[in-house]
Amino acid sequence: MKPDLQAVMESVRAQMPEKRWQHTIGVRDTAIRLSLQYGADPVQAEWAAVLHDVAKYWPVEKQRQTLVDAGEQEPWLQYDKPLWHAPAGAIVAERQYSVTDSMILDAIRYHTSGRPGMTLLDKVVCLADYMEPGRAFPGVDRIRELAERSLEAALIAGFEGTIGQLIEQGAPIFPMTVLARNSLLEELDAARQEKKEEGHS
Ligand code: DGI
Ligand code: FE
Ligand code: FE
Repeated sequence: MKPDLQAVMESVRAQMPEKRWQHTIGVRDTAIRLSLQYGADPVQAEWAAVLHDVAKYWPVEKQRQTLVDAGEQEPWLQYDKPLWHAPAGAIVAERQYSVTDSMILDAIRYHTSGRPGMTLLDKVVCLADYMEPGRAFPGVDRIRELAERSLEAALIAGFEGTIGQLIEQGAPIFPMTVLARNSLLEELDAARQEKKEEGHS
């Protein structure tokens, strides 16, 4: 049966404090807006946004068990606990909420870490998570400004902020976040190169 968005929203809302639900609504609105701006599918973006933090307030043991039971291949559990809710959310989206679209499931799965070769939908959801209106951290306004011109540049700024914070805390960095940033830098570079060649022809 096709899942019903209204019912899923009620269920997700019941699993988190009101403040986190307001964040989720902010991510949804921002992801829809970015989709219209950059040509992603707003319906996919809405589904991914609504579900992205579904597992955020689960006890960490339940998050861990979800990953273990699903036979997760990626080494999330060897890194910081705040990374776990993202793949756990993708697993529950598929198993409990009957989401079958792998684009949506991947956007949920990689919304925290990013990944190399992020899809347009991955970028929109991850960036919306950084810049939704309720976010207020140093550097968020610059991310919002960059988002008007480039998804990639804005996301790089987001990841650099996160990586910088982790370094300050002396915390390990999930390698996929580093690979995500490298991959976005390459994309920006390729786009610049293309523009330059157009200018010469
Ligand atoms: O769930 P949210 O608070 O809306 O946002 P998120 O899913 O991006 O955040 C999860 C947290 O994970 C964020 O505050 C930083 C932390 N974190 C810990 N290690 C890593 C990491 N984030 C990334 N991208 N990479 C890491 O290695
Ligand atoms: Fe999250
Ligand atoms: Fe979030």
